[in-house]
This record gives sequence, structure tokens and C-alpha cells, in this order.
Amino acid sequence: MTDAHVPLTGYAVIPEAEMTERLEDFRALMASRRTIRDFAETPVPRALIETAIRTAGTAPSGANQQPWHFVAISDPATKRAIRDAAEAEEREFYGGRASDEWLDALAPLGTDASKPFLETAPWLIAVFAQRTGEAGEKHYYVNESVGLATGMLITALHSVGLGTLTHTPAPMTFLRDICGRPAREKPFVLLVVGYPGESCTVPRKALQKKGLDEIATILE
Ligand code: IYR
Repeated sequence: MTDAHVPLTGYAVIPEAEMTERLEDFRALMASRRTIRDFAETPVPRALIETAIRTAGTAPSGANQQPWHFVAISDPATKRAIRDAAEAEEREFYGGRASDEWLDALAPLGTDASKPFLETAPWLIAVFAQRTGEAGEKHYYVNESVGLATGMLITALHSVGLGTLTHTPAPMTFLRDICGRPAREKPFVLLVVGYPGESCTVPRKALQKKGLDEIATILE
């Protein structure tokens, strides 16, 4: 062991029977996650958002460079500005920029250019991917790393019963200006966070998840 390494701590072997039970519980918890587009105005404490972001910050990343930045927004004026800019982009997207093939793929979701949830939901979390570090150093595997952190953020929020929408208005450059982030950061995703609205529905299609046989090959 060199100075650069320390012993692994906090690792405990779990008996196999308990692994089976815990993993099945976790699978069921995650299988109950739905992407929602109708949010209640009910406030969500800032401390919960902060802990969820700290969880995301534990994600693995290329060379441990942690090439992410999260901007959590509850300020109504900023949410309003984001909604205005996102809806302007979406009007162009649905009004001609998207191919017919793309619109056909989206049809089962029933989405359109109207995004009221960007104001209704108590929190928006803009996730930024840092192509380079503060000193200009190159970051590696940026999209993979930020994708992993975002997955962990969604998982953390879901684990306490908070709903999310993974929203990707395209292009999202307006997020950088509104959030005051530097040019080396690329908007990665806008996560909408809160409790589901009372009459929240989800597309039937969203319930169809591929089975293990379709998503996995086991070479034993
Ligand atoms: N950004 C648009 C379109 C959209 C694209 C995909 I891919 C989706 O899974 C859902 C929507 C919108 O937010 O409406």
C-alpha cells in the first residue's frame, strides 16, 4: 500500500438470503418509479434536495473528476424564466423542428409544447456537465459520469416518494444563461421535482418495461 491508498472501510458482507430479500425490495421500489408531468405545488424542504444532490455527488466518474454541477431552483421568477424559454424552444420543436418519426415516437406520451409544471413543481434541478475543470483541464467520460450521477439523483428522490420528470428541452443553452453558469458547462438535463398532482396520470405505454430476457444476456 502506498501513501496514495487507504484501506477500504465501510464494507460489510451481507448473507446471501438477506441480499436476495433486500435486492428484491429495492427492485420493487425502483419498479414503482414513474416519470410524471403533473406536479402538486406542495413545498419540498430544501434540506431534502440538498441531501439528494449530495447522494448524486457520490457517483463514480471518469478519473474521479466529478464533472457535474447542480443548480436547484425554487425561486418563482427563475422558474418562470425557465418555463418561458423552454416553451419557446418546444413550440419550435413541435411546430416543425422535430421529424415525423420523432413525433410518432412521442405520440403515446401525449406531450406538447405546454410545460406548466416548470412553474408548479416546487423544485427544478438543472444538471450541468463540465467539459473541462476550473483550471481548463480536460474531463473524461463526461456524459457517462453525469448520466450516472443523474440516475442516482432520480433514485434518491424516488426513495423518499418524490416524483421527477427528466426534461430535456432542446436546445437547452438558455439554462446556462438563466442559471449563470460558465461556458465550459453544458446543460445536461432539467430535472423537475415534487409530489405528483392529485389527478396525475401516466402514459399506459410507460408501464411496459422490457423483461430480463430482452435486456440481458447471461454468459455463464
Ligand atoms: N423535449 C420535448 C420532446 C420530448 C422528447 C423526448 I426523447 C421525450 O421522451 C419526451 C419529450 C418535450 O419535453 O416535450
